Amino acid sequence: MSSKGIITIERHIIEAERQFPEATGAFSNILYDIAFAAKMIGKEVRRAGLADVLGYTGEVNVQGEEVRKLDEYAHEVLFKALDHTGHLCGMASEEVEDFIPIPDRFPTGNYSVVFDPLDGSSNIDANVSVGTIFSVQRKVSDHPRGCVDDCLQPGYKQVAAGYVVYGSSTMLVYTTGNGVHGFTLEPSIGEFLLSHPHMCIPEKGQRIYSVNEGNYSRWSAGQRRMVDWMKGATPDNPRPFSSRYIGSLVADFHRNLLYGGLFMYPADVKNPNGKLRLLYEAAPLAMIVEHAGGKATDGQRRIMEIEPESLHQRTPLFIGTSEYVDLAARFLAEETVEEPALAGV
Ligand code: AHM
Ligand code: MG
Repeated sequence: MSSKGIITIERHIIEAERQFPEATGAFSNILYDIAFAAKMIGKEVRRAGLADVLGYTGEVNVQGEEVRKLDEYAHEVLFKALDHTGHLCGMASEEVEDFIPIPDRFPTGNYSVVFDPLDGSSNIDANVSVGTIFSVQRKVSDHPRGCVDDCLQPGYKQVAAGYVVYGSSTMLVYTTGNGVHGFTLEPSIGEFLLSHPHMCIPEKGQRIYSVNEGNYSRWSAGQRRMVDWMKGATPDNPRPFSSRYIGSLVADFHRNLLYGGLFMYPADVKNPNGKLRLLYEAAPLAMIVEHAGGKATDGQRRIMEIEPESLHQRTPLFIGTSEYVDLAARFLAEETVEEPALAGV
């Protein structure tokens, strides 16, 4: 045990709250409730191969994809963990088309939560890591019980963001703007324990690029040039990057946060805005990466500054080590091939 002892997520949140004497505790309670929901979801994810939760429900979600039962379960768990507390004025979920009001029988509060309950769930059958992504915002509308505007806020207005990766262990990583902290679930006692305090993406980390290269023929010339350069297919890069792509955003992002690297889901001719969702995926991870010393853009603009127009809006995403995100922007902007100057090459 370290000299500081074991720090549970509850203790960590309480100690952070003490720095704000005016805090009501509402915000801390929201974070506990999300951590509780994550334990419930993690328990079901671990049983996915055993329980009768696999396969399709036959329904189609708002993205036009078949919904798996575990997605629905994860959504329900988060909703029910948060709906009755009196801390929220509404929610939005990747699994639901519209703003989710708080049921009339419960009081409302001054925050909203946006979440992707089970990202990467198409990987579940193959026992690949999946995740939950969440974002907390302050109520901004005049509507007494909240409205969609309370969820439709740009990333820089988030007051907290985090994700849970259900992998070889279950880990919850979050930031409230004061560092990025990771907690690993100790399953025997059911507690998230601080295992990764003050996470920083390595500035000189591993040279990793993560992208679905099967879309290569649909990419812009700049995007293709960048990946060609990264893999050393052009003579001006003597140190090729490694390619690592799980196809499960939280897992790909988490690896790159620990080791360094660049995750990309670019625009292509089929998906002119990319595939990933601004509110449920890009903005929360952008808040985390920025507080860990990295960057996130859509290739031009900082993700955190994009004003959302609709709940399910998509955005291209370039996220990870600052130097690589800057490199991506240069490749995407250049019409002609310039030798990119990458420090340390
Ligand atoms: P989902 O929200 O429907 O699970 O889709 C998002 C997932 C991400 O986890 C992942 O980065 C991406 O889709 C992979 O897409 P692709 O299969 O096109 O590479
Ligand atoms: Mg998703």
